[in-house]
Amino acid sequence: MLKRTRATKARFQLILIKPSHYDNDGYVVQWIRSTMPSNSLAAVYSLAKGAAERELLGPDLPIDVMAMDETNTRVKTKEIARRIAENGGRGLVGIVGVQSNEFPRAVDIARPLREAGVQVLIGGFHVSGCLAMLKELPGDIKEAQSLGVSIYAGEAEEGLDEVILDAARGELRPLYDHMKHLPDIGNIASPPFLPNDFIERTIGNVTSFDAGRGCPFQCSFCTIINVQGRKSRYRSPDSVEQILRMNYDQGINRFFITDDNYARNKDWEAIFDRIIKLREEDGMDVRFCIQVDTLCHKIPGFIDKSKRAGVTRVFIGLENINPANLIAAKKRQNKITEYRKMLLEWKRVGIITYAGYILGFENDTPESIRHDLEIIKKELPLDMLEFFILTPLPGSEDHKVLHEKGVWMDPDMNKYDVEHVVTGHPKMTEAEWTEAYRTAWGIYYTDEHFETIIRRAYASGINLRSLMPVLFWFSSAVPVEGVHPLQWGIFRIKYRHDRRAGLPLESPFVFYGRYAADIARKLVLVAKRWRHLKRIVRKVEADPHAKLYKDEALTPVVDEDAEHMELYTQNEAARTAVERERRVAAKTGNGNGGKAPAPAGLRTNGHQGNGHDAGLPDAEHHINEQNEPASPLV
Ligand code: B12
Ligand code: SF4
Repeated sequence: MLKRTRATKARFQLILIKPSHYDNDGYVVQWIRSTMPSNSLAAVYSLAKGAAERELLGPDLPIDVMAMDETNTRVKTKEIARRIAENGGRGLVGIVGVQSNEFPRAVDIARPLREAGVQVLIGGFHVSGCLAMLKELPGDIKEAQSLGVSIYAGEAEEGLDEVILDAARGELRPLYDHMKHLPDIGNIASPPFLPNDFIERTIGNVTSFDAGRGCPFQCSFCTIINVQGRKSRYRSPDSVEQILRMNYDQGINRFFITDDNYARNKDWEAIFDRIIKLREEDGMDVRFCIQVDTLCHKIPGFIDKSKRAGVTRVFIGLENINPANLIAAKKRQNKITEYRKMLLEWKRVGIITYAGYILGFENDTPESIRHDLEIIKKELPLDMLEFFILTPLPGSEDHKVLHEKGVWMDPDMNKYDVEHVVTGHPKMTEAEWTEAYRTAWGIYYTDEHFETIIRRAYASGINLRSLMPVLFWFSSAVPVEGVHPLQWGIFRIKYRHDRRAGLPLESPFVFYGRYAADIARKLVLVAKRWRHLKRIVRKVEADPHAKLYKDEALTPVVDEDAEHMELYTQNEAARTAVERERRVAAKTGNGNGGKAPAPAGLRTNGHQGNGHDAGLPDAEHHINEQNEPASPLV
């Protein structure tokens, strides 16, 4: 929060704001506690603190740095402007890590600040993505510039000093374009860090950092490769240790590693080895959630080292089970023939899995989506599934192609939160697509499937006390709050005056009446859902045979799967994918001892799996390693 300081000497005020976005009624999405601290904010905050400690502006102009995350803190623009004025008038508001869906809110924050004469600079994925992919700046960015807002595209590691120096002279440029040069992040002096009083505003003892940036793949819906590049850049093990120790010293021991694909971080092993040393030799109880691709299990030692390094949760970009969709989206690295092997490997070591699933690829229809989800429930040993609407996010190839072809895309960036339909679909109307997204959560998270997930987890040695809150979180966010689990928080805060520019101020009667009714409804719903889930957990725990639970999804991968599992037989594309893998397996000698026809391009073999029956209770030794969860994510 902004404390009032009346200075006798001028002090440069650097205020960093990570904005939120608006809900469908135009109110800022805010919580008493938000999901997790933003790494984008941590990265820029730490660089700014470094500049302050180095006295970048000289001893006569000290720099004060403040950070706030609007998802858990109200942004008061008048106070910010006053604070800058009271400290000599020199300052900068950096609006940080602004995603496309946050850009309209960022501009609404900037507007009154600009009217008060405050310098404002917006950075993050929206502006970087647009500059990376579009020939001309889009209208919303131009509009921001017309208000006198400056734009920062690219990463801050080598450019923040220049910005602060320019701002101190009152000469901020309209555009800082660092897109052509991706900085080395190996050993930067000020790696991402946020102080504890900031982290306390989020759920649990968790913070986030990026151990690396970039991904080698080429998915057409992805923005990361066009903004952060396809070459892996990574922090050194020393730098990662520095981040872990700084946080551990302030009592934070759980981390979300934000690399979109940690499995493709070229230095994953050296980083894990260092973390393993910290855990096993130095006694640091640190734990992690990572994001990986569906081929990660093929990297020798990756899964076992993940376990030893304290990974307890893993996000997997599964995206779809129809190979025709995956090929159309250039997600060729996702092979349905590897899904079960990969998931069983995570089960083997007792790590909780979340998979992202995208709805609205070109072959999807409401019926096919429903059918695919039933296959997943039956045949894939997966814990959480989260859904996204396929969205041409600015910065992606999909967005660029539609833009260049002049295909309609919704001009309201606030809707680019992967929960709204923002363009057309060849087989679904907007209403059908929206409904398919909304109902997908209910199709996956049925009572019956809750029980199956819990039984599979129990039999695989996953701690149910750790699983239950995440299961609750991912299954309840949309039905209870109407927001994606990644955006949910504890207790929704709404301010009547914090409404999207252009929308009317509602009467207190209407606003508070609806707000109170909403709170009551949600509390009842949350309590009901929690109690219900708890009953299912207790039922499983009380079952003396629960540890011996087995079903189709948990059985080891065998050649015959190809003949009967719907995952491999449901359509022509699936059958072709299996055939292709058979041919590859026959050529390389993998899968069936080189015999052809070898249905098991499928079969678990070598380091891709160990034939270990994930359903057997001998995985029990993993149980004690995961205690009470600190957050729905880590
Ligand atoms: C961790 C993460 C989250 C976390 C935390 C958010 C955060 N930004 O830290 C959570 C879970 C909250 C989250 C939520 C969502 N996310 Co997210 N998230 C990420 C992820 C994986 C890492 C972010 C990160 O740490 N990047 C590394 C930092 C260092 O890079 P950076 O943000 O670009 O910041 C650098 C520069 O941009 C620059 N910079 C940034 N700001 C500023 C400001 C100034 C003044 C200056 C000088 C420089 C500067 O310097 C920084 C340091 O180098 C990214 C993917 C990615 N690789 O970035 C997706 C990503 C940002 N998310 C995305 C999306 C879509 C979402 C959601 C809408 C998903 C959903 N339905 O829930 C929500 C939206 C939340 C909201 N409030 O509306 C998209 C955004 C695409 C776009 N065009 O905007 C991304 C790119 C992933 C994707 N699918 O393409 N996310
Ligand atoms: S695997 Fe993930 S991070 Fe890599 S290109 Fe595809 S969507 Fe992007």
